[in-house]
Amino acid sequence: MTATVSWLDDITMTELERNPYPVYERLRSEAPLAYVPVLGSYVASTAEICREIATRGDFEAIITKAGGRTFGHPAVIGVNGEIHEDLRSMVDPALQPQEVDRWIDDLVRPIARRYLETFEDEGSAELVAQYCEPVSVRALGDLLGLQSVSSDKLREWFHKLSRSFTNAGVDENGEFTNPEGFREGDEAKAEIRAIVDPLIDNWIEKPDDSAISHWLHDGMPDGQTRDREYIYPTVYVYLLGAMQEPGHGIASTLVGLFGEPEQMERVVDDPALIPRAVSEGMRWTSPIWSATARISTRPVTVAGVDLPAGTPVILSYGSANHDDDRYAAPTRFDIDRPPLPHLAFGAGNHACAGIYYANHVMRIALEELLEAIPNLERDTSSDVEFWGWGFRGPTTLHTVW
Ligand code: 261
Repeated sequence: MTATVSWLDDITMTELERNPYPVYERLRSEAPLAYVPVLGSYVASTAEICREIATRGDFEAIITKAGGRTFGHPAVIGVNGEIHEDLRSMVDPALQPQEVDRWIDDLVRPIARRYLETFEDEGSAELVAQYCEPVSVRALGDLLGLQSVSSDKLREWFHKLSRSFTNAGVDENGEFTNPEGFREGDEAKAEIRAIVDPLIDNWIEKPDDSAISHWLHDGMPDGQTRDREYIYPTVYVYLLGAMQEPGHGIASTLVGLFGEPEQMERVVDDPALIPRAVSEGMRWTSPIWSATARISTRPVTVAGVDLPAGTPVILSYGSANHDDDRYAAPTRFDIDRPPLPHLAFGAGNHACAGIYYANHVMRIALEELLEAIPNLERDTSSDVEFWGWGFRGPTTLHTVW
Protein backbone atom coordinates (compact mmCIF):
# COMPACT_ATOMS: atom_id res chain seq x y z
CA MET A 1 0.00 0.00 0.00
CA THR A 2 1.24 3.48 -0.87
CA ALA A 3 0.68 6.37 1.49
CA THR A 4 -0.40 9.37 -0.50
CA VAL A 5 -0.09 12.90 0.81
CA SER A 6 -3.16 14.90 0.03
CA TRP A 7 -4.56 18.39 0.63
CA LEU A 8 -7.00 16.64 2.97
CA ASP A 9 -4.08 16.04 5.39
CA ASP A 10 -3.54 19.80 5.68
CA ILE A 11 -7.06 20.72 6.84
CA THR A 12 -6.93 22.13 10.38
CA MET A 13 -9.62 22.62 13.05
CA THR A 14 -8.74 26.32 13.22
CA GLU A 15 -9.47 26.92 9.56
CA LEU A 16 -12.68 24.88 9.73
CA GLU A 17 -13.85 26.86 12.73
CA ARG A 18 -12.97 30.26 11.25
CA ASN A 19 -14.49 29.54 7.85
CA PRO A 20 -15.28 26.01 6.68
CA TYR A 21 -16.80 27.10 3.36
CA PRO A 22 -13.62 27.18 1.19
CA VAL A 23 -12.46 23.73 2.35
CA TYR A 24 -15.94 22.33 1.85
CA GLU A 25 -16.30 23.86 -1.61
CA ARG A 26 -13.25 21.81 -2.57
CA LEU A 27 -14.59 18.72 -0.78
CA ARG A 28 -17.89 18.96 -2.67
CA SER A 29 -16.18 19.20 -6.03
CA GLU A 30 -13.27 16.75 -5.51
CA ALA A 31 -14.19 14.38 -2.67
CA PRO A 32 -17.83 14.71 -1.59
CA LEU A 33 -17.49 11.68 0.69
CA ALA A 34 -13.95 11.87 2.06
CA TYR A 35 -11.89 10.78 5.05
CA VAL A 36 -10.69 13.98 6.74
CA PRO A 37 -7.69 13.15 8.95
CA VAL A 38 -8.01 16.02 11.45
CA LEU A 39 -11.59 14.88 12.17
CA GLY A 40 -10.66 11.20 12.22
CA SER A 41 -13.82 10.57 10.23
CA TYR A 42 -15.47 10.41 6.85
CA VAL A 43 -17.38 13.58 5.99
CA ALA A 44 -20.34 13.98 3.63
CA SER A 45 -20.46 17.46 2.09
CA THR A 46 -23.05 17.51 -0.72
CA ALA A 47 -26.83 17.73 -0.44
CA GLU A 48 -27.37 14.44 -2.25
CA ILE A 49 -24.90 12.41 -0.17
CA CYS A 50 -25.95 13.94 3.16
CA ARG A 51 -29.59 13.20 2.40
CA GLU A 52 -28.82 9.69 1.20
CA ILE A 53 -26.81 8.75 4.28
CA ALA A 54 -29.36 10.34 6.65
CA THR A 55 -32.23 8.41 5.13
CA ARG A 56 -31.02 5.03 3.87
CA GLY A 57 -31.65 1.92 5.93
CA ASP A 58 -28.07 0.67 6.14
CA PHE A 59 -26.88 3.62 8.22
CA GLU A 60 -27.97 4.46 11.76
CA ALA A 61 -27.22 7.29 14.14
CA ILE A 62 -24.00 7.66 16.08
CA ILE A 63 -22.88 10.64 18.13
CA THR A 64 -19.60 12.21 17.00
CA LYS A 65 -16.53 11.24 19.04
CA ALA A 66 -16.15 14.60 20.82
CA GLY A 67 -19.94 14.79 21.17
CA GLY A 68 -20.04 11.43 22.92
CA ARG A 69 -17.17 12.50 25.19
CA THR A 70 -19.23 15.57 26.14
CA PHE A 71 -22.78 14.19 26.48
CA GLY A 72 -22.34 10.52 27.38
CA HIS A 73 -24.93 7.86 26.58
CA PRO A 74 -27.87 7.65 25.72
CA ALA A 75 -28.24 11.04 23.96
CA VAL A 76 -31.26 11.14 21.65
CA ILE A 77 -29.06 12.21 18.69
CA GLY A 78 -26.83 9.14 18.99
CA VAL A 79 -29.05 6.15 19.75
CA ASN A 80 -31.23 3.83 17.70
CA GLY A 81 -34.00 1.27 18.05
CA GLU A 82 -36.07 1.11 21.23
CA ILE A 83 -34.06 3.63 23.22
CA HIS A 84 -34.34 6.16 20.40
CA GLU A 85 -38.06 5.49 20.12
CA ASP A 86 -38.50 6.00 23.85
CA LEU A 87 -36.47 9.23 23.92
CA ARG A 88 -38.34 10.61 20.90
CA SER A 89 -41.66 9.63 22.47
CA MET A 90 -40.47 11.61 25.51
CA VAL A 91 -39.45 14.81 23.70
CA ASP A 92 -41.80 14.85 20.69
CA PRO A 93 -45.27 15.46 22.16
CA ALA A 94 -44.61 19.01 23.47
CA LEU A 95 -43.08 19.96 20.11
CA GLN A 96 -46.04 19.06 17.88
CA PRO A 97 -47.62 22.00 16.03
CA GLN A 98 -51.01 21.71 17.74
CA GLU A 99 -49.21 21.83 21.08
CA VAL A 100 -46.68 24.58 20.22
CA ASP A 101 -49.45 26.76 18.74
CA ARG A 102 -51.18 26.83 22.13
CA TRP A 103 -48.36 28.60 23.97
CA ILE A 104 -45.58 29.79 21.65
CA ASP A 105 -46.81 33.37 21.33
CA ASP A 106 -47.50 33.82 25.04
CA LEU A 107 -44.11 32.31 25.83
CA VAL A 108 -41.81 34.09 23.39
CA ARG A 109 -43.38 37.50 22.73
CA PRO A 110 -43.16 38.80 26.33
CA ILE A 111 -39.57 37.54 26.58
CA ALA A 112 -38.62 39.33 23.36
CA ARG A 113 -40.37 42.51 24.57
CA ARG A 114 -38.60 42.32 27.93
CA TYR A 115 -35.13 42.21 26.36
CA LEU A 116 -36.02 44.88 23.78
CA GLU A 117 -37.04 47.21 26.61
CA THR A 118 -33.53 47.02 28.03
CA PHE A 119 -31.99 48.65 24.94
CA GLU A 120 -34.60 49.96 22.47
CA ASP A 121 -34.08 53.57 23.60
CA GLU A 122 -30.30 53.33 23.46
CA GLY A 123 -29.78 53.76 19.73
CA SER A 124 -27.27 50.90 19.60
CA ALA A 125 -26.92 47.29 20.76
CA GLU A 126 -24.81 44.18 20.31
CA LEU A 127 -27.68 41.91 19.39
CA VAL A 128 -26.07 38.49 19.88
CA ALA A 129 -25.48 39.00 23.62
CA GLN A 130 -28.32 41.45 24.25
CA TYR A 131 -31.12 39.84 22.25
CA CYS A 132 -30.60 36.71 20.11
CA GLU A 133 -29.03 34.53 22.82
CA PRO A 134 -31.18 35.77 25.73
CA VAL A 135 -34.47 35.28 23.86
CA SER A 136 -33.34 31.84 22.68
CA VAL A 137 -32.33 30.56 26.13
CA ARG A 138 -35.12 32.19 28.15
CA ALA A 139 -37.88 30.75 25.96
CA LEU A 140 -36.52 27.21 26.15
CA GLY A 141 -35.41 27.57 29.77
CA ASP A 142 -38.95 28.49 30.83
CA LEU A 143 -40.37 25.65 28.76
CA LEU A 144 -38.03 23.09 30.34
CA GLY A 145 -38.77 24.28 33.88
CA LEU A 146 -35.49 26.15 34.41
CA GLN A 147 -37.10 29.52 35.33
CA SER A 148 -34.77 29.71 38.35
CA VAL A 149 -31.65 29.59 36.15
CA SER A 150 -30.56 32.99 34.82
CA SER A 151 -30.27 33.62 31.09
CA ASP A 152 -26.59 34.44 31.53
CA LYS A 153 -26.02 31.06 33.20
CA LEU A 154 -27.89 29.22 30.42
CA ARG A 155 -25.80 31.10 27.84
CA GLU A 156 -22.59 30.18 29.68
CA TRP A 157 -23.64 26.51 29.75
CA PHE A 158 -24.38 26.26 26.03
CA HIS A 159 -21.14 28.06 25.11
CA LYS A 160 -19.10 25.63 27.23
CA LEU A 161 -20.98 22.52 26.05
CA SER A 162 -20.72 23.72 22.45
CA ARG A 163 -16.95 24.20 22.45
CA SER A 164 -16.50 20.84 24.17
CA PHE A 165 -18.90 19.02 21.80
CA THR A 166 -17.01 20.32 18.75
CA ASN A 167 -13.49 19.81 20.15
CA ALA A 168 -13.09 17.27 17.38
CA GLY A 169 -9.41 17.49 16.40
CA VAL A 170 -7.49 14.18 16.54
CA ASP A 171 -3.90 13.16 15.80
CA GLU A 172 -2.73 10.36 13.51
CA ASN A 173 -3.50 7.81 16.24
CA GLY A 174 -7.05 9.05 16.62
CA GLU A 175 -6.30 10.65 20.01
CA PHE A 176 -7.83 14.05 20.81
CA THR A 177 -5.32 16.82 20.10
CA ASN A 178 -6.76 19.12 22.78
CA PRO A 179 -8.08 16.98 25.66
CA GLU A 180 -8.19 20.06 27.93
CA GLY A 181 -10.93 21.34 25.65
CA PHE A 182 -13.37 18.96 27.34
CA ARG A 183 -12.77 20.49 30.76
CA GLU A 184 -15.21 23.36 30.33
CA GLY A 185 -17.85 20.90 29.17
CA ASP A 186 -17.23 18.83 32.30
CA GLU A 187 -17.47 21.99 34.44
CA ALA A 188 -20.75 22.95 32.83
CA LYS A 189 -22.16 19.46 33.37
CA ALA A 190 -21.13 19.47 37.06
CA GLU A 191 -22.88 22.80 37.53
CA ILE A 192 -25.94 21.60 35.62
CA ARG A 193 -26.15 18.53 37.84
CA ALA A 194 -25.83 20.65 41.01
CA ILE A 195 -28.72 22.85 39.90
CA VAL A 196 -30.96 20.40 38.04
CA ASP A 197 -30.69 17.39 40.41
CA PRO A 198 -32.69 19.15 43.16
CA LEU A 199 -35.27 20.25 40.58
CA ILE A 200 -35.57 16.63 39.43
CA ASP A 201 -35.95 15.48 43.09
CA ASN A 202 -38.85 17.88 43.31
CA TRP A 203 -40.46 16.92 39.98
CA ILE A 204 -40.37 13.24 40.95
CA GLU A 205 -42.52 14.06 43.99
CA LYS A 206 -44.53 16.92 42.47
CA PRO A 207 -44.95 16.72 38.69
CA ASP A 208 -45.74 20.00 36.97
CA ASP A 209 -46.23 21.16 33.40
CA SER A 210 -42.52 21.76 32.65
CA ALA A 211 -40.96 19.69 29.88
CA ILE A 212 -38.40 17.95 32.11
CA SER A 213 -41.15 16.95 34.54
CA HIS A 214 -43.00 15.39 31.60
CA TRP A 215 -39.80 13.62 30.49
CA LEU A 216 -39.58 12.02 33.94
CA HIS A 217 -43.21 10.88 34.15
CA ASP A 218 -44.81 10.53 30.71
CA GLY A 219 -45.47 7.01 29.50
CA MET A 220 -44.19 5.48 32.75
CA PRO A 221 -46.20 3.07 34.91
CA ASP A 222 -47.86 4.72 37.93
CA GLY A 223 -45.39 5.66 40.62
CA GLN A 224 -42.35 5.24 38.35
CA THR A 225 -40.16 7.82 36.65
CA ARG A 226 -37.41 7.59 34.05
CA ASP A 227 -33.99 7.32 35.69
CA ARG A 228 -32.21 10.70 35.68
CA GLU A 229 -28.99 9.13 34.37
CA TYR A 230 -31.02 7.95 31.39
CA ILE A 231 -32.40 11.42 30.57
CA TYR A 232 -29.35 13.60 31.36
CA PRO A 233 -27.55 13.10 28.02
CA THR A 234 -30.71 14.30 26.26
CA VAL A 235 -31.01 17.20 28.73
CA TYR A 236 -27.48 18.16 27.59
CA VAL A 237 -28.60 17.93 23.94
CA TYR A 238 -31.24 20.53 24.78
CA LEU A 239 -28.95 22.67 26.93
CA LEU A 240 -26.54 22.87 23.98
CA GLY A 241 -28.32 22.74 20.64
CA ALA A 242 -31.83 23.77 21.52
CA MET A 243 -30.52 26.64 23.68
CA GLN A 244 -27.93 27.89 21.18
CA GLU A 245 -29.33 27.38 17.68
CA PRO A 246 -32.44 29.56 17.59
CA GLY A 247 -30.15 32.42 18.67
CA HIS A 248 -27.65 31.55 15.94
CA GLY A 249 -30.53 31.42 13.45
CA ILE A 250 -31.92 34.82 14.48
CA ALA A 251 -28.47 36.44 14.25
CA SER A 252 -27.51 34.80 10.94
CA THR A 253 -30.82 35.78 9.35
CA LEU A 254 -30.23 39.38 10.45
CA VAL A 255 -26.71 39.40 9.00
CA GLY A 256 -28.07 38.01 5.73
CA LEU A 257 -30.71 40.74 5.62
CA PHE A 258 -28.24 43.50 6.50
CA GLY A 259 -26.16 42.41 3.51
CA GLU A 260 -29.19 42.79 1.20
CA PRO A 261 -30.78 46.13 2.18
CA GLU A 262 -33.54 45.86 -0.41
CA GLN A 263 -34.62 42.51 1.11
CA MET A 264 -34.42 43.97 4.63
CA GLU A 265 -36.70 46.82 3.56
CA ARG A 266 -39.28 44.40 2.17
CA VAL A 267 -39.19 42.27 5.32
CA VAL A 268 -39.60 45.31 7.60
CA ASP A 269 -42.54 46.55 5.47
CA ASP A 270 -44.13 43.10 5.34
CA PRO A 271 -43.44 40.93 8.41
CA ALA A 272 -45.24 38.04 6.69
CA LEU A 273 -41.93 37.61 4.81
CA ILE A 274 -40.06 36.80 8.05
CA PRO A 275 -40.56 33.00 7.81
CA ARG A 276 -39.02 33.09 4.33
CA ALA A 277 -36.10 35.13 5.62
CA VAL A 278 -35.61 32.65 8.47
CA SER A 279 -35.68 29.69 6.09
CA GLU A 280 -33.06 31.33 3.89
CA GLY A 281 -31.03 32.23 6.98
CA MET A 282 -31.03 28.54 7.97
CA ARG A 283 -29.77 27.58 4.52
CA TRP A 284 -27.27 30.44 4.24
CA THR A 285 -25.52 29.79 7.59
CA SER A 286 -26.89 26.59 9.06
CA PRO A 287 -26.62 26.72 12.88
CA ILE A 288 -26.07 22.96 13.20
CA TRP A 289 -23.38 23.07 10.54
CA SER A 290 -21.60 19.78 11.08
CA ALA A 291 -22.57 18.25 14.43
CA THR A 292 -24.33 14.97 13.69
CA ALA A 293 -23.23 11.66 12.21
CA ARG A 294 -24.31 8.25 10.98
CA ILE A 295 -22.55 4.85 10.98
CA SER A 296 -22.87 2.13 8.35
CA THR A 297 -24.49 -1.06 9.62
CA ARG A 298 -23.07 -3.23 6.80
CA PRO A 299 -20.51 -2.82 3.98
CA VAL A 300 -21.87 -0.10 1.67
CA THR A 301 -20.86 1.84 -1.42
CA VAL A 302 -21.88 5.51 -1.37
CA ALA A 303 -20.97 7.93 -4.16
CA GLY A 304 -18.48 5.37 -5.45
CA VAL A 305 -16.72 5.04 -2.08
CA ASP A 306 -16.63 1.61 -0.43
CA LEU A 307 -17.18 1.78 3.31
CA PRO A 308 -16.88 -1.23 5.61
CA ALA A 309 -19.59 -1.92 8.18
CA GLY A 310 -19.15 0.33 11.21
CA THR A 311 -17.81 3.40 9.38
CA PRO A 312 -18.89 6.74 10.93
CA VAL A 313 -19.72 9.59 8.53
CA ILE A 314 -20.17 13.19 9.71
CA LEU A 315 -23.04 14.97 7.96
CA SER A 316 -21.96 18.52 7.09
CA TYR A 317 -25.40 19.99 6.46
CA GLY A 318 -24.00 23.54 6.42
CA SER A 319 -21.98 22.53 3.36
CA ALA A 320 -24.86 20.61 1.76
CA ASN A 321 -26.87 23.82 1.98
CA HIS A 322 -24.22 25.59 -0.17
CA ASP A 323 -24.20 22.86 -2.82
CA ASP A 324 -24.27 24.68 -6.16
CA ASP A 325 -25.83 21.62 -7.80
CA ARG A 326 -28.94 22.64 -5.87
CA TYR A 327 -28.65 26.32 -5.08
CA ALA A 328 -27.60 28.96 -7.61
CA ALA A 329 -25.00 31.35 -6.12
CA PRO A 330 -25.26 29.59 -2.73
CA THR A 331 -23.26 32.23 -0.83
CA ARG A 332 -25.86 34.87 -1.65
CA PHE A 333 -28.64 35.46 0.88
CA ASP A 334 -31.81 35.57 -1.21
CA ILE A 335 -35.36 35.26 0.13
CA ASP A 336 -36.62 34.92 -3.47
CA ARG A 337 -34.93 31.58 -4.18
CA PRO A 338 -36.95 28.77 -5.77
CA PRO A 339 -38.65 26.89 -2.92
CA LEU A 340 -36.16 24.03 -2.57
CA PRO A 341 -35.95 22.33 0.80
CA HIS A 342 -32.71 22.65 2.76
CA LEU A 343 -31.05 20.30 5.24
CA ALA A 344 -30.57 22.63 8.22
CA PHE A 345 -32.91 20.46 10.32
CA GLY A 346 -31.48 17.20 9.00
CA ALA A 347 -33.41 14.34 7.39
CA GLY A 348 -34.62 10.84 8.15
CA ASN A 349 -35.69 9.39 11.48
CA HIS A 350 -33.22 11.60 13.40
CA ALA A 351 -34.43 14.85 11.81
CA CYS A 352 -34.80 17.71 14.27
CA ALA A 353 -37.67 17.29 16.75
CA GLY A 354 -37.85 21.05 17.36
CA ILE A 355 -38.24 22.33 13.82
CA TYR A 356 -41.69 23.83 14.35
CA TYR A 357 -40.81 25.28 17.75
CA ALA A 358 -37.48 26.77 16.64
CA ASN A 359 -38.93 28.35 13.50
CA HIS A 360 -41.56 30.10 15.61
CA VAL A 361 -39.04 31.31 18.20
CA MET A 362 -36.94 32.82 15.42
CA ARG A 363 -40.01 34.31 13.71
CA ILE A 364 -41.38 35.96 16.84
CA ALA A 365 -37.96 37.29 17.90
CA LEU A 366 -37.51 38.93 14.49
CA GLU A 367 -41.10 40.24 14.38
CA GLU A 368 -40.71 41.97 17.73
CA LEU A 369 -37.23 43.31 16.92
CA LEU A 370 -38.13 44.77 13.52
CA GLU A 371 -41.42 46.18 14.78
CA ALA A 372 -39.72 47.91 17.71
CA ILE A 373 -36.73 49.13 15.66
CA PRO A 374 -37.74 49.31 11.96
CA ASN A 375 -34.73 51.50 11.19
CA LEU A 376 -32.25 48.92 12.54
CA GLU A 377 -28.87 48.98 10.77
CA ARG A 378 -25.64 47.08 11.14
CA ASP A 379 -22.92 49.17 12.79
CA THR A 380 -20.38 49.04 9.98
CA SER A 381 -17.59 50.40 12.20
CA SER A 382 -17.08 46.81 13.42
CA ASP A 383 -16.97 43.60 11.39
CA VAL A 384 -19.28 40.63 11.78
CA GLU A 385 -17.27 37.52 12.53
CA PHE A 386 -18.82 34.09 12.19
CA TRP A 387 -17.32 31.19 14.14
CA GLY A 388 -17.77 27.45 14.19
CA TRP A 389 -17.60 24.24 12.23
CA GLY A 390 -19.92 22.03 14.33
CA PHE A 391 -22.24 24.89 15.18
CA ARG A 392 -21.99 28.22 13.36
CA GLY A 393 -23.24 31.76 13.71
CA PRO A 394 -22.10 35.36 14.23
CA THR A 395 -20.12 35.89 17.45
CA THR A 396 -21.31 39.51 17.71
CA LEU A 397 -23.69 41.74 15.80
CA HIS A 398 -23.27 45.45 16.50
CA THR A 399 -26.25 47.51 15.40
CA VAL A 400 -27.39 51.16 15.44
CA TRP A 401 -30.69 52.98 14.79
C1 261 B 1 -31.42 20.28 19.99
C2 261 B 1 -30.36 19.85 19.07
O1 261 B 1 -29.17 19.78 19.79
C3 261 B 1 -28.07 19.24 19.21
C4 261 B 1 -28.04 18.83 17.91
C5 261 B 1 -26.88 18.27 17.39
C6 261 B 1 -25.77 18.14 18.20
C7 261 B 1 -25.82 18.57 19.52
C8 261 B 1 -26.97 19.11 20.00
O2 261 B 1 -27.06 19.54 21.30
